[in-house]
Amino acid sequence: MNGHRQAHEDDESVGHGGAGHGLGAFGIVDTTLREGEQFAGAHYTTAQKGAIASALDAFGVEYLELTSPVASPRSFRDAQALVHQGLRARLLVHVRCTLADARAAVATGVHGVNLFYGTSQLLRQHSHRKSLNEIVDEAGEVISLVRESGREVRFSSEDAFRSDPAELRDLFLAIDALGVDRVGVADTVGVATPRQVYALVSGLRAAGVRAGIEFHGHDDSGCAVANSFAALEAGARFLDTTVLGIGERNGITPLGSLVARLYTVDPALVGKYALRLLAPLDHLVAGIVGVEIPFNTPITGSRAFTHKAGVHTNAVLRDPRTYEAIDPTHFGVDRSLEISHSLTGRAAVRSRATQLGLSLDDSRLRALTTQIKSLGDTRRLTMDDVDRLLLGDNARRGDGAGPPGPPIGAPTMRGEP
Ligand code: HCA
Ligand code: CU
Repeated sequence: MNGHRQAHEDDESVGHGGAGHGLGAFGIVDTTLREGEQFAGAHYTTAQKGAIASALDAFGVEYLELTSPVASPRSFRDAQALVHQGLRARLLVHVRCTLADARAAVATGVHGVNLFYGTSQLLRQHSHRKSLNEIVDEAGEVISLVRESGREVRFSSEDAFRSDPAELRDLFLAIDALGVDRVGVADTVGVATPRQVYALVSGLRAAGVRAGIEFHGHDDSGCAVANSFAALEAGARFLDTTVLGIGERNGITPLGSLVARLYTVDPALVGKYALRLLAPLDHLVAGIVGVEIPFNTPITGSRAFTHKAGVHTNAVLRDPRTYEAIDPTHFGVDRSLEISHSLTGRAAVRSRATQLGLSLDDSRLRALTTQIKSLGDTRRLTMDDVDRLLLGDNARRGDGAGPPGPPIGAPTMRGEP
């Protein structure tokens, strides 16, 4: 049966993670082109959608989720255009669980259809007023329609963590029996904790759900990455992300942060992705939606590999692994050392002197470091201040400065901004 059970654990499309950490194979469902389009700053043109899709595809995510084709006429045409873009990633459209929406989804030519249904009391009361039995009946027809078209089908419960756990389990078992490829649990308002996610996902597995489990987590309380990871530990096979985490409100699990989370467990877990394309991807989307990449973003934030205190810079100059769990060179980004401040250290000052082509003996270095620290206590210093001190010192001593500029492979040295 075409499309059915694409999500099984032996499926090539989800790749394999390596050994030792107990984590199974997983695939990323990136929804920058759906959840991300619901971000306040996003107004994608057709060309921008194509560019984002290409960049995500080159990075290597397994699935791209697209906005519902019934949302607007262009959403329909853009989904069709993306189908013809010849990407490796499989394309999914996200639609309400109705026959009309499913027909439109199939008509776009995408590989799969992501259905969702509100299952919490609040959504059932204010959104659709259906009982869980009615939901299963309706979903049955829609799922058959999609399966008969040969597409993959996923059914996801919106607001799963404010839904009754026993009801949710019964719902998923009933949906699973209908033969879906994946079932999704969505933490729609970002309230779940990692333990709750672990309990729900492992509970569904223990109850006998056979379809691949997908997790979609919002970041309202800052747990989206931890929750996605907990889902994976519990046996989920698919994790939803967006570039930079963009989405409704403050968004969902950021792709780069999830990659960082997995990499620190075992770099082999993310060996299937083109890691050096992460930074260009983040920059592309940041530009399109008109935001800066936050300074504290894992891997691609401007300070993600900036070391400051003397104890840190000293050790990092000897071996960066002392204060870096992630090797920035794997991601094609630079590390930098801040040396122009009162917390600076002698090793960092020596390293800068070397970059400037100077060779200073230990007592001079000690004296200059003390001088930088005292000056730094009185005002904010710049790299130029430090360079002037170092070069001036050298000029006075008549050693002659070599050509400035860092040798290849040296960390960037920065002053305070
Ligand atoms: C929403 C829907 C959703 C759907 C997630 C899913 C959510 O926009 O509210 O289909 O898995 O967070 O519940 O994004
Ligand atoms: Cu969402």
